[in-house]
Amino acid sequence: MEERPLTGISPPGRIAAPGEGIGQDELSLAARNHGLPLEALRYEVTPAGLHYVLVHYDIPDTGTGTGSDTDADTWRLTLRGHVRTPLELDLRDLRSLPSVTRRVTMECAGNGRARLSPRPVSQPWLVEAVGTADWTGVPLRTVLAEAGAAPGAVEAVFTGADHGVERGVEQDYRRSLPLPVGEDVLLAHTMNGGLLPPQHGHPLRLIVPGWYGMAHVKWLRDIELVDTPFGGYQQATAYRYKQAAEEAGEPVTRIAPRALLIPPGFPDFMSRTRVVRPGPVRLAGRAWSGYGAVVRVELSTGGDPDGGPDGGGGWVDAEVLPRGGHPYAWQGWHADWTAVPGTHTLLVRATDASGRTQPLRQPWNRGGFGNNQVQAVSVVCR
Ligand SMILES: Nc1nc2c(c(=O)[nH]1)N[C@H]1C(S)=C(S)[C@@H](COP(=O)(O)O)O[C@H]1N2
Ligand SMILES: [Mo]
Repeated sequence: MEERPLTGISPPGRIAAPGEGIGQDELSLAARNHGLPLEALRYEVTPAGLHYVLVHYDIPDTGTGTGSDTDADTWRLTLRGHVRTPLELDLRDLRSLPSVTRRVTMECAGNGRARLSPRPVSQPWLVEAVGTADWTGVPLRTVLAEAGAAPGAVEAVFTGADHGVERGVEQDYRRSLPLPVGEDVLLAHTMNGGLLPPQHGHPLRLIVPGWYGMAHVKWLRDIELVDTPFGGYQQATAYRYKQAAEEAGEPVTRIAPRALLIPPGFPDFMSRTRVVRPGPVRLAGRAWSGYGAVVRVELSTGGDPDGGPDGGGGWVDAEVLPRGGHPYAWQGWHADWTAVPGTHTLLVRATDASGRTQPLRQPWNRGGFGNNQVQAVSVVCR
């Protein structure tokens, strides 16, 4: 359906007061939408159940993804609008088309939001809204070529089967991409070799390698080619970098670089502070960017993000593993550290081939998007 106003339900967008803790509203989102347990950074490919999850509304009733349900038999993808030949495809049609598999690191644009001060009130991610999966599906271009773009088509609009209200706008989850779409964009029916789990978009989702999560529309049921840029809520109002609510802002697109540590040693239950023994410690992690390969990861073991322009400690280069055959997946990195008794703050910082890097200070914006401020990990050596 078309978007329409539905007032009196959605609380207005809000910035937390200085020092205000996480509220019930944020907790209810955080309890639904889980992050990657950071120790799972050890896996090159994230097991499906450990991949982060973000769902704006409800997981729609499109089947369980276990193979024992018949819902996927009745599911259809429609292609319509400014096309030469409207199409209606079922899963069998899609599975019969040549498929490709791509290893893709996906990250929520809101990752890092809860570390902002003041904090935009929304899903309170710290740094864990990331995961990497092997997505198999049909290149979107294949299906678009079959339908054929009619003259004047400028964008493809993707609609999911989920429905809700957000900031007073009742809507289906819907996003667009400009035409022509990249050759790497996929209609994925398979995750890590199995059916998509319900929470990851069963039976079909869009995969837009290099872009933040909001572009990867789940439970995809319709693609419409349009002759004017899509002005829907998720495109024109949400997912914009802006300082004030009334600004138009800049669209959120590709993933800014980030490096994360596989948490060293063992954790304290509540504080998550890490404990390591004195002596050599291998520090390792993953780093990624939607703007090209990560060419450098630096580590500071005497770090203090507020300790001065260089983070208060010296930076040393970690060894960054090459991308191998997976241009859209995170890269491993490691460095050796000799831990001495005391309390340490470890900082890691990635730089990509485009020269983009991670700031020590927060890149604040009203939606809390793209906050790739360096990660700081507290470690006690005893
Ligand atoms: N249909 C639909 N697609 C969606 C969303 C949604 O709420 N509905 N959330 C988006 C957002 S904001 C993110 S970060 C990713 C999360 O994908 P994942 O849950 O598979 O990790 O899905 C995107 N696709
Ligand atoms: Mo997201």
